[in-house]
Amino acid sequence: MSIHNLSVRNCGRAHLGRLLSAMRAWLKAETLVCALAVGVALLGTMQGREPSAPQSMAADSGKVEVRIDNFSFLPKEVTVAAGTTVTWTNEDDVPHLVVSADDQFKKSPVLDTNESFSCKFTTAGICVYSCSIHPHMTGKVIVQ
Ligand SMILES: [Cu+2]
Repeated sequence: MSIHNLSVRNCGRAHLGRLLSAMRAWLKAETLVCALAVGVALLGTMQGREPSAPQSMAADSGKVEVRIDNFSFLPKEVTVAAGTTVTWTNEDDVPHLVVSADDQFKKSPVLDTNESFSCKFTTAGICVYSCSIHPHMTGKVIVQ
């Protein structure tokens, strides 16, 4: 065996070794990326299953109820998705109205006990409303 041959063989082996370690590194990176993707997907699933929402947030039902009781709108503030219908029901023993502060919806008729008024909110924005008989009674619909 000549020295020349030996050095060529060593050279070849070294090259193969580099190639293998490069592949191993690549595989490791690939595995890591894969694990990360799975992790993110799992996290997404978990978030999706999270028991949703404080009571004032009922975005995907398409309907939100607001009670009127003891001279108050309950909840005083609701956050809804665009397209949601909000229904106010007077559970008080005196009449009330629901009137938008800046005419974002047609005002309700006078609501006697157990009467309801509904309004569909189609555009994003903040709608402040009150009862025109009792102006201190205010509420807010946040449309997202
Ligand atoms: Cu009122």
